[in-house]
Amino acid sequence: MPKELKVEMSGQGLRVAVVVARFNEFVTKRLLEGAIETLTRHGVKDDDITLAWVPGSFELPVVAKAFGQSGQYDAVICLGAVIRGETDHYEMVANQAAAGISAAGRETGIPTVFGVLTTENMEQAINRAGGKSGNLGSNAASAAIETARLVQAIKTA
Ligand code: INI
Repeated sequence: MPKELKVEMSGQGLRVAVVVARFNEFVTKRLLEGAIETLTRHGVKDDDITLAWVPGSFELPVVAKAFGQSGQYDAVICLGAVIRGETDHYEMVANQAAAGISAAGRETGIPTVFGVLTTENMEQAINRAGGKSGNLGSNAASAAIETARLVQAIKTA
């Protein structure tokens, strides 16, 4: 039988940084609410959560990397909302945010999760930020807990 790593979805004792973009704040504050609620429900203490706002999703990676490099956190959650609108700015911001957040996680070794909505319009964004299609912030928080526990389990195996 292969040895399978199984982790508990407990956030107890985990230190989590949350980086959230102010651009489209109407949406991102709802992502933040979902993330905090899920972290708390899984046992992450308020004192163990550090929050930082950045201007837009493009700035998420550099701050996520700084948190990861600090050695103070078990996971970093990045939250943003990139809404297509009418310019090609959308593609650049969305692609750079995704690539940068992914690179921050690989470079620091600290789970750095992607809670950035990329939608065609505001209605779709609201639906995925606590509306009828769930809350991506909440999903990101669950992913952060699971991945942090997995990394811990590998290190102590
Ligand atoms: N930032 C977002 O988070 N979402 C967007 O939809 C967006 N659009 O469409 O422009 C956006 N732009 C700002 C960008 O993230 C940077 O803050 C800015 O370019 C300064 O570097």
